[in-house]
Amino acid sequence: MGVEWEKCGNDSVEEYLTRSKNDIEDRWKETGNSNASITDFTIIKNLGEGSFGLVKLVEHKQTRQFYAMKMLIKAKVIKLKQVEHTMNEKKVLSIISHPFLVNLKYHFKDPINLYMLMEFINGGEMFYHLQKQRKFSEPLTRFFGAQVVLAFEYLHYLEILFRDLKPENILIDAHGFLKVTDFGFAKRVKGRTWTLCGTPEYLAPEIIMAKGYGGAVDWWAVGVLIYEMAAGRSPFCADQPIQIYEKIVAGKVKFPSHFGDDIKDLVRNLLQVDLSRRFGNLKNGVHDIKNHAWFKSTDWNTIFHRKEIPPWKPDVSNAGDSRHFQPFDSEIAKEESKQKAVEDYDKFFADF
Ligand code: ISQ
Repeated sequence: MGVEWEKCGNDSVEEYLTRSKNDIEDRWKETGNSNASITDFTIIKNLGEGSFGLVKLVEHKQTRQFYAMKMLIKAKVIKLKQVEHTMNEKKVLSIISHPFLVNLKYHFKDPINLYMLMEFINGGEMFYHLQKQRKFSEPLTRFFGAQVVLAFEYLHYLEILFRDLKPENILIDAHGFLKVTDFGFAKRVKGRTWTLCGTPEYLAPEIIMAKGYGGAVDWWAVGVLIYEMAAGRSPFCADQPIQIYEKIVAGKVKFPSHFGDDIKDLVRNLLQVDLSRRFGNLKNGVHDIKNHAWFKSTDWNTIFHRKEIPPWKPDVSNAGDSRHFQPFDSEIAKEESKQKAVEDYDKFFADF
C-alpha cells in the first residue's frame, strides 16, 4: 500500500495530491492478490442492488468489523458487456485513498461471483436523505459540494474519470461526512474517451453528442449535483430520456427563486455547454471552483482533514446500524441461487 490519507498528518491538500501522484504509476502496475474469502464473513442483509450484482452488509467473523460487500455475478457481467468496466472498478478502487472516496478493504472471487468489500458507511445514501428532507440548506449543500470537489480534484489529478456522479452514489457516514461510491464507470484516461455511460440527468452535453470527452464531464455533473441538492430536483427533468437530453444540450437552466446570486453563478459556470468556458476545465483547473465566491467561507484544508463540524448528521446508533438502507425484494437475489459455475468465465477475470 502506498500513500494513505489516514496517515497524511498535516499535509495540505496540495501536498497530499503531489505525494499520491508520485506513487500512482507503481501502484497501477500492481495486481493486488485476493486477501480473504467468503467464509471469513457472516452475511447480515441486502443493502442494495445493481444490474449485475448485489451489495450486502457483512461482518468479519474475526475482527467483528462491518463491511459492504459488492457481489458481482460473473455470468451477468459478461452478458451485459461490463467486464472491462468491472476490471477498471476494482483497479481504481484498489489504488485510491481519499477521505471522501469509499475504500476497498478486501477482494476475492469464487467460480460464480466477484467480491469487493468496502468499509460500511452506515448513514445511507444522499439520495434517501435528499428525498426525506426534500432539499438541503445552502450551508449543507456547500459542505457536501466541497467534499465532492476535493474527491474529484484528487481523482483527476491521478487521471481518473468518475463518470457516474449522482445522489445514489454518495453515502453519508455517521459523522455527517460523505463518501463517493460506485466506481463501476471510473477509468484511468490520459486524454479523451468515447464510451457512452452515466445517468441521463447527469450526462454532460459532449457525451450526449457522442464527442470525445474528458474530466470536464465530472465538473458538469458537480453542477447538476449542487443544483439538485439545493433545489430538491434536477436542473434537467423530464419524463423521457430524450427530452432530458434536449434540455441538456440546449444548456438553459432555470433556478428556483430562493437560489442566491453566488450559487447561481457557480452552477451556470459548471453547467456550461461550451467546454472552453466550463469551470474545472479552464487554465486554472479546479481553482476556479475552489476560489469561487460561493465557496468563500470554505476552508478546504479543514474539510479535507475532516476537522470541520458537519452542519447535519444522520441518526445511527452503532457501526452495524442499517436502518437507512431499506430492505427490498431483490430480483437478483432470487437469481443468485440459480447461478452455475462456468470455468470458461474465469479467463475474463484473471487479474481480478
Ligand atoms: C458502503 N456502505 C454502504 C453501502 C455501500 C454500497 C456500495 C458500496 C459501498 C457501500
